[in-house]
Amino acid sequence: MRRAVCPGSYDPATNGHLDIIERASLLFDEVVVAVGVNKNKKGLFSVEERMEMLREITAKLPNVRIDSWQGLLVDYCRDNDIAAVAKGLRSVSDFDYELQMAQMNRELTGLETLLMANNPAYGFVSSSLVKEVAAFGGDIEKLVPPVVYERLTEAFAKKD
Ligand code: COD
Repeated sequence: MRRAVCPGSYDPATNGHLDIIERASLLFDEVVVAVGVNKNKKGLFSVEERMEMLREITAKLPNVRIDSWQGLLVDYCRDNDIAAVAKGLRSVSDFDYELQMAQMNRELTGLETLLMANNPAYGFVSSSLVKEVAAFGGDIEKLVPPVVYERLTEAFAKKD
């Protein structure tokens, strides 16, 4: 089975993430969307909440499943028989960072990385910008899946 991982923080998932997940699901037999657990970085949403939203967003994609991992991505991929990482590229700065990680991962275990040109409609979209705009009451409805929009609206309403 040809299996790939789409790793990320997904705090929260955006339409840019979803575009890459959907496109990867057309190329591989199975795609694992894996939420990285970083104990030193407290997100807006817990890892469980992020996974719950991802499950809902990807429910229509039968060959996509959701998981989380801690530690090196190459170790997770080796333990789960995953041959490739599938990621999106938004900009030259993304490219510099992604290329470095791809080369390091290949050096460590031979893990391959597929970097996909992003959908320009979401080139400016990131989880952190979406949170910042939502926190100040800006309209992000077109940039995130409906469940994320709902959860972001709730999260910032509670903080007011
Ligand atoms: N359009 C297209 N793609 C997008 C968009 C968008 N608008 N937004 C995000 N993406 C894609 C990018 O490919 C991005 O890499 C990925 O989604 C995840 O994005 P985030 O913001 O959710 O996640 P990051 O960048 O915080 O996650 C970084 C990882 C956790 C994947 C990375 O740090 C990692 O692999 N860490 C594990 C530890 C490890 O192995 N370290 C050594 C690395 S060599």
